Amino acid sequence: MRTHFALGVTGFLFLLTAVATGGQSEGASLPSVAEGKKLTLVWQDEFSGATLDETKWNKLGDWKRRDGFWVKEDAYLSGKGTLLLRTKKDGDRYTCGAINSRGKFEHRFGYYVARCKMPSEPGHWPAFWMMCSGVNQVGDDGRDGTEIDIMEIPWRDGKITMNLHWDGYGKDHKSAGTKITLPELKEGFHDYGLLWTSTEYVFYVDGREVWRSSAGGVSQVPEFLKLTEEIGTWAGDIAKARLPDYFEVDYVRVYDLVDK
Ligand SMILES: [Ca+2]
Repeated sequence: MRTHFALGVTGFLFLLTAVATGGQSEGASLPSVAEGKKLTLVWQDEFSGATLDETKWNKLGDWKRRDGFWVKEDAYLSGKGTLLLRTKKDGDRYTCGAINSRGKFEHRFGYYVARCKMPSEPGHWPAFWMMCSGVNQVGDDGRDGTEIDIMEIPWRDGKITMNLHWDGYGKDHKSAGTKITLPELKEGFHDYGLLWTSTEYVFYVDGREVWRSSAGGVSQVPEFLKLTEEIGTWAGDIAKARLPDYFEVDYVRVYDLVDK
């Protein structure tokens, strides 16, 4: 009896330790959904293994992007269950990593969540977002496609921004968005989520609602995922950054909202 009791305590302490250390994959905090509905997992990448699963993702590059370059070598797995998007100086140019799921996973509606750890240096910014070619179609508001920025973080003080863009990027461009500050986001991993239904977008941080909008009439078409780093003055002066710097992603998971 005594032996069994001891094992039980050890197991319990192990569990507590696993929860307390956080950061690695057990942190999923799903939002509460309407009565009679539930979220069911339909797609995920835990970024385990040694190399990025290119049946799910495209590495972007090598080409110019804003004030730097997207290069494939800056998007890779850590070998410890995370994706790293690196920002570095390479000779006289700055480079960073980016991936998308275009042509490999495109989906509409449901709950999309990425668990991410932010970089610390200025001059570049991480983002988790969704896109489709219809974003460029003027007319029909955003119903034929909306750029959905689940999070973008050009600041280093815990401030984040969520945005919607539609009807192209020219004179007909329209957008809606918000900014909030959550100082805890400066440290460790946090969940950035979007619940997208046919009538509304609801944005979450660590399972807690931070913004909702139906601006643009809500996209009704499948979109692909993007995890990116970008270099530009929106995030400050890259020349002042101690590089390399890293945007780290523990997982991306996608759930459908279905009847119980
Ligand atoms: Ca449109």
